[in-house]
Amino acid sequence: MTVQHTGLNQWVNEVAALCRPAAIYWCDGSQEEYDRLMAQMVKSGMAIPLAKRPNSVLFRSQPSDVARVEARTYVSTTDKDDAGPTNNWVAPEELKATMQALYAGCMQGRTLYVIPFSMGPVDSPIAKIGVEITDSPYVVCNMHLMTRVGAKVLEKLGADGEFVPCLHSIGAPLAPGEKDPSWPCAPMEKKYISHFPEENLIWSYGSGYGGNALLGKKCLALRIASAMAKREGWMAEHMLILRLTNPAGRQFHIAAAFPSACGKTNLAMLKPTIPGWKCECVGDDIAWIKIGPDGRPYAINPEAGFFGVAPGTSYESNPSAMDTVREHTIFTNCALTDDGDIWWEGMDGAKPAHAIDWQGKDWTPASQEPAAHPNSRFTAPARQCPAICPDWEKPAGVPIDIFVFGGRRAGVMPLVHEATSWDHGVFMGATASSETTAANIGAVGNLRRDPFAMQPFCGYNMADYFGHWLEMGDRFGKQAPRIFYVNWFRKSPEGKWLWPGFGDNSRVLKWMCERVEGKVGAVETPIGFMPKEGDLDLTGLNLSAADFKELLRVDADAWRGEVADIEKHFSNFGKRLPERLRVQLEALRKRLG
Ligand code: SAT
Ligand code: MN
Repeated sequence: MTVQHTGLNQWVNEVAALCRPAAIYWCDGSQEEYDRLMAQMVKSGMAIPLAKRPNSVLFRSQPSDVARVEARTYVSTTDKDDAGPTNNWVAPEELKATMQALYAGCMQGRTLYVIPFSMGPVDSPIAKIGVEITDSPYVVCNMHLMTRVGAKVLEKLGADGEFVPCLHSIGAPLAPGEKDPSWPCAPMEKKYISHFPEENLIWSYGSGYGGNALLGKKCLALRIASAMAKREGWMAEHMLILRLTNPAGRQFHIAAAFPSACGKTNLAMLKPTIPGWKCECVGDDIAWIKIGPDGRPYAINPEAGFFGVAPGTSYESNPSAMDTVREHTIFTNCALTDDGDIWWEGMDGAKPAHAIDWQGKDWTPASQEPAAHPNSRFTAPARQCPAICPDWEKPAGVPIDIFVFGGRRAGVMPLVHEATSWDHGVFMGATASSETTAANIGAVGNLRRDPFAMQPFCGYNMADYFGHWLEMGDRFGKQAPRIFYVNWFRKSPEGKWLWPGFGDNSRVLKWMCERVEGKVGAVETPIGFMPKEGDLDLTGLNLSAADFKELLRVDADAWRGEVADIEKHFSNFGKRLPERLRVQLEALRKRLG
């Protein structure tokens, strides 16, 4: 392949000189290429073909390489304050020197793959181009499914187009004659996921898993893009995008932010349980939003596939996801059944009597450990999703009517409440909280503030990001979307889930849409607007009056505790915290009395 872009050629040559691969290969994004690389990985034993699912394979990673590694993730800016209190920081020269030493010779015995990719439909004015260099064929195949790869991208790049260089190595050079393990990677203390937002540059080393290695996703589309968006006046958000159509045919577009592994994919593909309402998925993880010619926010999904959490996905929780992964899917760290299918905890039907677990060991229902890793994943093209929106690749994007924030909280947070103003909504986003999950390596179940679900993904000072949201609201003016906060995970004092969730979440979304239309009422509480009795459509739902009351209960005492915790959270941002958010906190404190 001849590539016209001098800057790109030069960068590839420089990286090759440093990493010293055995060969260089330019990816064209074709099906033939995907099949060929996959066949090689099957042959080497890295991938296991699945008899029960056409064109699908299973990979098993190393126990040290099963999720994003936030403790090893860096935002490297000249001034430490520009990375802010939510990011790990090392000065650019120091971090680059450390990583250059690791990169030296790190691709020996391996092929260096060059992957030109587009985040967003290639012809969208909102899209951006990246080029990932990697020594992992697993990454190449995943990038094929998660982004748009190949010749069309190079064509758009031309001789001098802009691209985000994304350098990735698994950090496992191969000596001549050495046998390759089935999941080569570097030990934890050598893993680095580094971002240089001042030069739109990504360097990742040592991990082959998910967001650490598929650099278009969290690294480019969130961390680097959020910094670009701040500079350029748009938004890069950790949000699903869905279209809800009411029985009268009116469409509403909702963008919703939840931390990783809080059911975003399930909500994005929701099957409404209320008659006459239709839901279609535009994206399940990331939204890039620009102001359109009419002044409204328009969103695209920069990705082309889903990298979804497998455990808990079933025909009951998410039938569309189950149908999406029937073929042409990459599974990572799921269990393997004796008849050549994958399995995970929470799948429909009985547990298999015997399986091979995610570490390649025998497993039976009597085993102490789960068969599938809690952060095991499926990678599948979005076009395979039966609930995909016909406009999911519309270059101009879809107009957003509603923003939703949420998290996983056993207590305090009611099922739903609505902001009384844009500033109040930004306050809700800035104070969002959740109990941690397996998507990040670390303790599971601890409460953490996860502002806008961007805590691990904001590529600059989070206080400035809050300011950017306030500024965007000023620009949206009257066209600003309404803002809501939801919690599907509230439990009774006895510890049982109070809300059925999944398809029944459509009842809450319906209330939001009817609020936008001015069709349904609400009561103003100290924390915001909430549905009155009869405002939420509960037809056909088996929910006791007591449970419903508990779901929407605002416990002023507990909320006073929240205020104290929010104050602590805000104090991390010092003087950079926008005054308008302090005003919101004081107003909430006053309303609680
Ligand atoms: O591994 S990823 O960062 O891509 C998945 C997630 O955390 O949502
Ligand atoms: Mn995510």
